[in-house]
Amino acid sequence: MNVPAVQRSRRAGFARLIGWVGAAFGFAAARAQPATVEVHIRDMRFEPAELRVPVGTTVRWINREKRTSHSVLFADLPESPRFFPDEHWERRFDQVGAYPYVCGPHPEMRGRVVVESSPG
Ligand SMILES: [Cu+2]
Repeated sequence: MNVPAVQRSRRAGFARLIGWVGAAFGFAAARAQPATVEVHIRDMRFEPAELRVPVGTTVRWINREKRTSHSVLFADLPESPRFFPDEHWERRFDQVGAYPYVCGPHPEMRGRVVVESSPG
């Protein structure tokens, strides 16, 4: 392929520009779409029992039991619905703080979400 040098460098420049735009979009998407973090419920326990997450994170509790249903109960919200094996419930955390919780039907099951200010 005999492509003139000028054309070649233009192509390279365009490719570089696309790369930059893509990176910028990827970065923006990563910033605009905070992570979802999972807590698995099995053997009558929240795993992990304590989570540290940045502001804006959604926590998803997933029931991994064989047959037991659970709920998630925070002091500042009504109790979640009971959810059965392979079902889940989510809460998004928009305020810094410590959020202890229990399972409604099994109050000996305890967990805690610590929400920290996001870096930058
Ligand atoms: Cu439970």
